[in-house]
Amino acid sequence: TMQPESNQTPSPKPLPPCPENPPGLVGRLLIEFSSQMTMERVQKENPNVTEGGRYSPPDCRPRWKVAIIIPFRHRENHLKYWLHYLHPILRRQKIDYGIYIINQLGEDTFNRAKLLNIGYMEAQKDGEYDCFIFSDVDLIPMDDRNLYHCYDQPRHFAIAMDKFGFRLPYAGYFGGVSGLSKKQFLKINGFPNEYWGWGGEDDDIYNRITLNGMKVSRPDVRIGRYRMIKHERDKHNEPNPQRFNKIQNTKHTMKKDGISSLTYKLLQIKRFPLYTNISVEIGKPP
Ligand code: BGN
Repeated sequence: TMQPESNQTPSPKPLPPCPENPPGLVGRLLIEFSSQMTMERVQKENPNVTEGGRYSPPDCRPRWKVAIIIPFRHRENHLKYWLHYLHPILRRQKIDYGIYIINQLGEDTFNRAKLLNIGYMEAQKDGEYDCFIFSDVDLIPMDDRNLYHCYDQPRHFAIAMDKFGFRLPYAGYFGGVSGLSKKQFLKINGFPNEYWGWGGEDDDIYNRITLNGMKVSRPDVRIGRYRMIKHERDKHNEPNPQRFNKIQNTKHTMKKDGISSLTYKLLQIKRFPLYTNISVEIGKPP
């Protein structure tokens, strides 16, 4: 039957849920880092991304709102490639997302997991995110069927990196790119704040997940492939000699060290066309 005409503003047409397998995916991708990349080029390639690096599919309603969090210091060149490759992938995947770069100010020892906790807190203030994907800036997925949303269990995405011969380096590896729903993240009290320098923080997160009765979910090894942008070892991110000891103690430290104990100084939030840059002071190792 015909609906009566109304003079009121029509309410927006309710969108259908996004498909589980988005039809625009292309599968295996060619990823290379030899061409010169500029931010201007990447901006032109991505006119539909809105200020601060936000996007939501125009034609369907996604199940998740995803904050993508990247710990960062002095990797501007990597960021250009990351944005160049990831924005189009995420768009084809029909993800509703925002990109958050968490920039550690100063030259004290780097602390990846603490920056990830800060990303969770700051993204929280910015939108109604219910899914958090934590990605290193130098890791590019080689297959767009590796869907950047959350799952029934904490997700490990970067399972087949080129530098490890496209295999897991060990069964409990949880590094590189991972994703937790808000509920999963809070269940493990977020991530440890006390891993200063390189190594072990991802193993601590893995321990938190299993100690809290969850297990890690992973894509097929043919799909979870990644290229890492080659780089020199960073300054002020030396291997942490305490890491061997610390990962033995997750069971005793996780309840007090985590999102519940996080402190930091927020210095600046800048909205760029393709990402939000959040600069923070996080202190230094005791
Ligand atoms: C592991 C590191 C991880 C790192 C992977 C891959 C440690 C803890 C003591 C064994 N863990 O050995 O943090 O992601 O290698 O490089 O060093």
